[in-house]
Amino acid sequence: MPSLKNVSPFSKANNPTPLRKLDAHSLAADLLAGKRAALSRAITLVESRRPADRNIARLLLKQLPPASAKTLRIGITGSPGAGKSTFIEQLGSELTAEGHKLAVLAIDPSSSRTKGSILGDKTRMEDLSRNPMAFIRPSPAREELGGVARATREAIRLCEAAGYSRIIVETVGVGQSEHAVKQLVDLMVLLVLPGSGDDLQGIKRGIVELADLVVVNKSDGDRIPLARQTTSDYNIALHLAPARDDGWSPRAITASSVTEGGLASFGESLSAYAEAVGQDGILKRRNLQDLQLFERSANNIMLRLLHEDEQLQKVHLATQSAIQSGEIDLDQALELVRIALQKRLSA
Ligand SMILES: Nc1nc2c(ncn2[C@@H]2O[C@H](COP(=O)(O)OP(=O)(O)OP(=O)(O)O)[C@@H](O)[C@H]2O)c(=O)[nH]1
Ligand SMILES: [Mg+2]
Repeated sequence: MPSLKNVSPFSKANNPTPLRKLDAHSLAADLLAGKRAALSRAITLVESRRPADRNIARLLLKQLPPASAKTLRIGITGSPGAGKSTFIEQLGSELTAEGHKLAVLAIDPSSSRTKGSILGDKTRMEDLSRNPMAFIRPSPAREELGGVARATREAIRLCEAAGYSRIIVETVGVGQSEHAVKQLVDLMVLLVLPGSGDDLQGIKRGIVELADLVVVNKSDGDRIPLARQTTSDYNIALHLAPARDDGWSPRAITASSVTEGGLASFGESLSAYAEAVGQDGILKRRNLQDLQLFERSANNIMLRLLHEDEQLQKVHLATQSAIQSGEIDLDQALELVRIALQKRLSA
């Protein structure tokens, strides 16, 4: 599969009949009719950073109906080998059997380095990739998480507009990407392995901040007793966390993707979560996420504009060298920048 990074869905290389602006309307119509090819194409479009593509993407996004809390966005993270792909494959077959259309958006922070792992995932989710009720889309990692967040957020909206009622956003929990994903989903699931509770003291805080649900995975065969112990360790840690105001208390459960009924507790937890938080709660969480994303993006826009301003640039450079040569101290330098900024804004 070619890298999607710099490919425009409207460039000749990727698409023999380049689209024009007006075609955003027909793309939207095909998308709303649930056509998979249109969904793929639309996601490629929102992933593109080319200004021309961004304009068409905006036009497309404007035509989508408002997001509904009837969908559920589930983030799934865990260390390499925690069993994410197998879990999603199994969960996917259960959700689609219940009548849900399922979209899996896999963010792969390792893809830019290893290239192979996306392909690995595709083959591991073999049944799901052949299931007409499921749509799997690997997304390339970006250097900056803001880019991942925006593109994935838009991809989620596109999937929902195309009729997908369950959205899974998968990411390998090896760094920051899981925190970016948490900002995009209604429920964040952390897969861990039996025995991983041993060093819980050190990682407790991170887990409590990240996970709405901890799944002690691969709880089968002779790992069952250890898995139970690990689950209870996590539950003790999670219960020490301050109460939340959305009606949900994060919990730990066991699961196995290879035994009959191995995901039963997970299914029950999904229902319990939906009931506890409710559609209002989900919408509230999404609005808060939008607000946080807005704050970050707005700050970036403002900073970029200020950095591009010639006069401010001059002051910035001058104060930099004045600090370095010891001419002025930090306080004076910051004061100079503040005055320059105020002058610029009132000009
Ligand atoms: N016994 C058992 N093995 C499992 C289970 N789930 C996954 N495995 C095995 O664990 C290995 C890793 O599973 P994957 O689903 O590929 O794990 P992953 O988290 O997607 O791994 P990466 O994509 O490398 O991050 C595979 O050999 C699976 O067959 C389970 O519930 N029980
Ligand atoms: Mg995987």
